[in-house]
Amino acid sequence: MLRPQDTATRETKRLDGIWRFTPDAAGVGRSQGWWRAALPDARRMPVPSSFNDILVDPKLHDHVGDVWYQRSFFVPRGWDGQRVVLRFDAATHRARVWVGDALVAEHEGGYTPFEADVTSSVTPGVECRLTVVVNNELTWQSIPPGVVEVLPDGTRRQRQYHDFFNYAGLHRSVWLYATPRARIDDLTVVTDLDEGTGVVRYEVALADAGAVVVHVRLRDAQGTVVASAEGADGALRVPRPELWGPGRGYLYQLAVELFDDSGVIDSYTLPVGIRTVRVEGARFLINGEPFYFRGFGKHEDLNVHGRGHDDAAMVHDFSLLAWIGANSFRTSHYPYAEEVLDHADREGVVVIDETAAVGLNLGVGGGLFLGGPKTTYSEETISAATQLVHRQAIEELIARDKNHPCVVLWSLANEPESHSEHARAYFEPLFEAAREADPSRPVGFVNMMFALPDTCTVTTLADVVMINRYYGWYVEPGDLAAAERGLEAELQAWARTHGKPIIVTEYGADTMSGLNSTDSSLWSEEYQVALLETYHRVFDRTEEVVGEHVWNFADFATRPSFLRVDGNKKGVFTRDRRPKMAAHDLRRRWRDPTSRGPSSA
Ligand code: BDP
Repeated sequence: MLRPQDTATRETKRLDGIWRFTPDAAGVGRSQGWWRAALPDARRMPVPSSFNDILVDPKLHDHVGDVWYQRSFFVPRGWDGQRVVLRFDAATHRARVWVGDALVAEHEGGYTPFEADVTSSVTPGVECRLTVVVNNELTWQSIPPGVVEVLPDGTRRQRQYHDFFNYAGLHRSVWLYATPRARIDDLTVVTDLDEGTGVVRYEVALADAGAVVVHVRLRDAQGTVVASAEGADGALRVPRPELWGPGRGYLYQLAVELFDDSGVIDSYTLPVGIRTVRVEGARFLINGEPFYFRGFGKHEDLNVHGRGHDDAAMVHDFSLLAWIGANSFRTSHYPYAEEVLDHADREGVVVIDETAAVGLNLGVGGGLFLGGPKTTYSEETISAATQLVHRQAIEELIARDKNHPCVVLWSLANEPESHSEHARAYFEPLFEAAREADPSRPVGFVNMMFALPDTCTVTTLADVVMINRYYGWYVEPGDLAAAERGLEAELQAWARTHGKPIIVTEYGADTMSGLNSTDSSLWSEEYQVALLETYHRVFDRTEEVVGEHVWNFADFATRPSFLRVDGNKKGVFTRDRRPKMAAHDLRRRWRDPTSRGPSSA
């Protein structure tokens, strides 16, 4: 799905800003048709942001159900005769949209965009009402899953199986944009190297187009045309290309133009990074070179904003990644804003792109936090209906992000229950769907500690092993000697049994910034440093380990729990992005030119 863009034939207008907002505590808005008039008792709410932490209102913080957003807008008079589209970059976790009285869109899934052709519902130059109902409930049929409980007093409470706060709302930009009717509907680019020559395979999908001709031109970063072609699909060849790679965000621009007898009728420009990604034995290759992932699992999480996208905070996070010497991160545990991937493309930062399928594991959620006896895969819990939604989430993620050179690996889920035959049956079609949607990238999932090399039934479907391990924290807390032995034995078993590259996608310790101790006690900054150093010694002795992603980049908000002190404190940076002691230690390791993997500095 193409991101809105201003070109010679297209125009965009963002509808971000302060909207009217009414939480629907009684759940009556849909039956009362709130979209037909001004919202009752509306407050003011910024878009983009999570609604939870903006107003000082504990009820809103924990609200479960519908919230309503409304504003008015004008379609510019100059757009008369154009096709007018309304697009939401994200509405978490599902939404319905009305323009005036007309229902124009409906979408399930909180982290991928959706749009509606609203040409017939608007009149350029005439004010229009836009109403959106956003629902934040997690159920067995949503990704991520959860359960809404109704308490004796009628209050609704969200139970969830993942360890981050269930922020919701309009988290990303809302756009109005105009395109010609005969148009470029989608673009797919896959790059390759053929004995040193860059190959850019492209495919242009057209819509409402009659007799048109497609022209494509590839320009280098200086604007010089290096290849061109005619036709809706083909391959451009670039002799001696500048490659995209870790630490080197070199981008070409692919300009696509649609012509009819009258001249150019539509145009769109896509940034293209020429690079290859391949898994070979136990090595992960980018441009044929072994790549070693250094970085973090992150969250989209900020004070006040919640999960709302913010450009300033994003650029600052990337600056911290560069400062510390990270070359990569994982979009744990959901697709991030497209701005993040654009920025990663430009900065040469490598991304593992993950769906929102987190918490498909009642062994953890049930055992540690809920105490419920339910099994993970059943008619009542994670079922064929969940699988359908999961499949759609995978397809939408790939449709959105397929052209980003920064994305080198798809992660289909975080820590699902993966040690049963049910798991295999659940995941097999999902791996097939991902490979069909994108045959060019490796596919994997993130394994949790209950599924071991000989009991995990899903790893054989994956190209890489991604594992989260908490030796020295949840397992053998405080005993780093035991942690070192346990981790090493397990990594060797993975290497022996599967022979695939291993990325340790999570390891870390909760750490209170400012808590210091001479005996490295749990929660101290010293313990976090000692634990990370323990893991690094083991990684450096294990050839099959091709990546280390510390959990987490920064402290983040969670639901209340006796295991959490004002959120999860495994950040190497605090929530306001100040370095803990471990940040300096990691910086020494990751910026050391003799350390493993190519440098991003
Ligand atoms: C892992 C999860 C991650 C949690 C982390 C933790 O993948 O989402 O935040 O544990 O407990 O199991 O800190």
